Amino acid sequence: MEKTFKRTLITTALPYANGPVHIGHLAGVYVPADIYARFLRLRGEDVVMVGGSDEHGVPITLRARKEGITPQEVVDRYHKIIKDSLEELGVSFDIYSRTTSELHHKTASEFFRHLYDKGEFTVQTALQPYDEKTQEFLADRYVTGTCPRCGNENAYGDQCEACGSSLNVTDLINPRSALTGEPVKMRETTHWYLPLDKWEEKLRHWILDGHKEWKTNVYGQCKSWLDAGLQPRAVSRDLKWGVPVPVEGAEGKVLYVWFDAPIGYISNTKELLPDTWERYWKDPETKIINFIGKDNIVFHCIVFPAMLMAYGDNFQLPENVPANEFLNLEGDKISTSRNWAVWLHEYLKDFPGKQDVLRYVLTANAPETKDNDFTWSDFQARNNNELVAILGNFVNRAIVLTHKYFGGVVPATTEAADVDRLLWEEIDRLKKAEEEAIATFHFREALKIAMDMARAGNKYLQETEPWKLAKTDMARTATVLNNALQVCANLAVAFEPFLPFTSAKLVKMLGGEKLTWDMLGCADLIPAGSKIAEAELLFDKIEDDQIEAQLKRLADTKKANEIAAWKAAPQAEDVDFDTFVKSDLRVGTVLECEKVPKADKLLRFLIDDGLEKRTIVSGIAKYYKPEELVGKQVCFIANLPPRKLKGIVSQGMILSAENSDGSIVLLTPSAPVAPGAKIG
Ligand code: B3M
Ligand code: ZN
Repeated sequence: MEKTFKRTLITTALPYANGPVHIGHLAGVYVPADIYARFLRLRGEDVVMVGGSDEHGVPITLRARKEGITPQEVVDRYHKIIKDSLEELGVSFDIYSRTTSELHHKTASEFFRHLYDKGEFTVQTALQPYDEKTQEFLADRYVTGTCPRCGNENAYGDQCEACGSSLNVTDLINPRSALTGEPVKMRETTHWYLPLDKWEEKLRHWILDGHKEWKTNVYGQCKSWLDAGLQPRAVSRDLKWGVPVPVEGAEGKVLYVWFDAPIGYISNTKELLPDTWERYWKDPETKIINFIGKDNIVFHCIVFPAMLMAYGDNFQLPENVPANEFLNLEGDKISTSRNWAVWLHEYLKDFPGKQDVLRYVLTANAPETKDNDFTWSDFQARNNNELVAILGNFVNRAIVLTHKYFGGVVPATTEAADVDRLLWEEIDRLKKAEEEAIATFHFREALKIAMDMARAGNKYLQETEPWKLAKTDMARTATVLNNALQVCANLAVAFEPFLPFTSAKLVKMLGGEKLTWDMLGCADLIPAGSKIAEAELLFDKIEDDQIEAQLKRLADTKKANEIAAWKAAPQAEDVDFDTFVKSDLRVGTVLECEKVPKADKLLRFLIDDGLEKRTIVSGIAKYYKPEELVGKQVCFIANLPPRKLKGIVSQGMILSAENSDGSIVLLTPSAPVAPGAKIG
């Protein structure tokens, strides 16, 4: 039997306050969460939606250092931008708070202390890189040095981007602090670990047996984590910025940001409902739904639930975690650091009053089951061909015709004809379908259904032709326009979760009041004899120049990134010709290509080099499927000394080009050449 609940707690991933929010955050988390919350409220349910900024973590401290300001100043700036812009978009949080609040620090600190006192942590000591100049431990990413595999002098403590090897800080030759350039020393440090392995069986049972209905992307990720076996995870860090570890002798240590951030959901609920918050967390009749992006699945489905289980005290686990995939922008991954994004606060400035257009496009194209692409031309087309041409057009016709034939007074119906009955049957069917789609987190589908309701309205006007009827049969014209206006009122309900501004405008024009979901399907929402306002366009066409301005901005960003990439890797010193020609560059044909086991970045090539078969290992597995490369020609350096990568002897290096976003493209001759052909 399906579970029933008394109330719903909706949580939304807490965005890092080290930048504004962009369309990827919106499509992944805030727009779907808001649709769901608004829908439940329309149904009169008890629902609370909480959110807030995630204000701890290393990236915030780095940004502060780079700009020469304090971390608090960084988060104050972005918290405000994020909060204001989400509010302006109509995301209807009951509370939007922040993890630097006193209440959050207290809540997170007590949470840790409770687990500590219960003996839920283990303690481990390990060597960590330390910068003696700034007297602090460094995260792996903030240590650079020479790659032991390929000699790249700017490899990171966790990875060499030149050859793709994953590294440990201790592998680097001459490790330096990325903060000061000083050599780093390894120092012993102690941390608290949450033994996830202890909760593995319970998690397995809860998710794999108990939540087969979860989205396949979410369920699949959980399954592969669980199947791989869970390890203890450190929940503290050596850092100054964060919630101090509330244990004696833990000076200079804070809670790991991923430990305190999900507790933010609890703090936010507490802040909103100081007296009743426990009802939303500890009563099995509360349905908790976590809206997140796919990169946060493990923290919400494994780590945070394990924290809650360890805490005990009846804390409830989420009923569903409808995580979305990623939204790309014009074919490229959205990136805060490369400024490749449509920023919400900028959109709101560039397209004033068009909140619903963005909400519409992001929902119609939401990355619910796979990554999707946002393009400005699709944005324009959906506005012009769907919002303007279908929804706006129907409402406008119904209202204009009512003014034309009945002076803006809602006419009374007489007898219903078949076409009228069919219209209402269709609306009833669509209502049920929309309801089902929203309740099961299929928001794209639900939006399409709402639009089908507007399509049904247009079709009805097309079939009944009130502009012709008015010449001969005013009674019938009255019935038709009454029906059309009632459909408009229905649309205000059907679209409210998606397009709240439009819905409010529509309600105002029709002279209605508070909407409820029950109204949907009713043919008597606006009483005959009531007066409606003059027609006001719900949507305007978006012109080409507006789209071109956005595309130009993106092109400028691309150019700026290319220049920045040159600056980051300035032209190398001159090399004399005789030295250069010593490099033996050749073309070869790929005979075999396969992934190197246990190395997610590496491919092993077997190449026909014109003389014999040679093996080369290359770090491009993220960008190419091995089977695509068989038969292709590649360029390689033939006279490098052989070196071992993951136990395989690599006899040369395949040439590729790297984009500023780190993506890699293989170099290949523009027409087939004989294997072994020299390049020069
Ligand atoms: N701030 C990561 C992110 O923005 C993180 C989410 C926290 S949710 C508790 O992707
Ligand atoms: Zn390397």
